[in-house]
Amino acid sequence: MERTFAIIKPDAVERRLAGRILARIEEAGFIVRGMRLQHLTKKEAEGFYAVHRERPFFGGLTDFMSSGPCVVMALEAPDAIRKWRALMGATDPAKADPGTLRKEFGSSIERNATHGSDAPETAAFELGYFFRGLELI
Ligand code: 3AN
Repeated sequence: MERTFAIIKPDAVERRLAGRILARIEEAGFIVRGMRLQHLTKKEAEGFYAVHRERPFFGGLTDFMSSGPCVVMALEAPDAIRKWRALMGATDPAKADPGTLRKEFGSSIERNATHGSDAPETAAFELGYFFRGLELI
């Protein structure tokens, strides 16, 4: 079993898509080990995306991620990191495969509905950034 960190981003929560996305997560076989609604501050979003701080989109991305509540989750499954990224699809919804969450629910490369860790090291950092051990079931 492996754990990964996932976010239903503010665009999807605002459009009331969180329930449909969560249904897709459960249908795909993930077990939800931690979950809550969280409105990030700008500083918290900057800390989360610190690896991207030199990128031109950093300011816009962290403004967006702190613009409203999101759903943060710890997901468990065999091969969870790769499997969750496959369910999300490509970063840019326009390039994502049919049937993926970003294709179906994303509206731009920034407002792309979901986030997922990209490697075991980032999953460990991101899970630890949002959840204390006690909160993971
Ligand atoms: P992913 O989330 O698919 O791993 P990354 O790590 O390349 O993608 O990018 C992190 C986040 O930054 C993405 N989820 C996306 O919302 C945002 N992002 C990436 N590239 C751009 C861009 N060119 N313009 C605006 N936002 C971007």
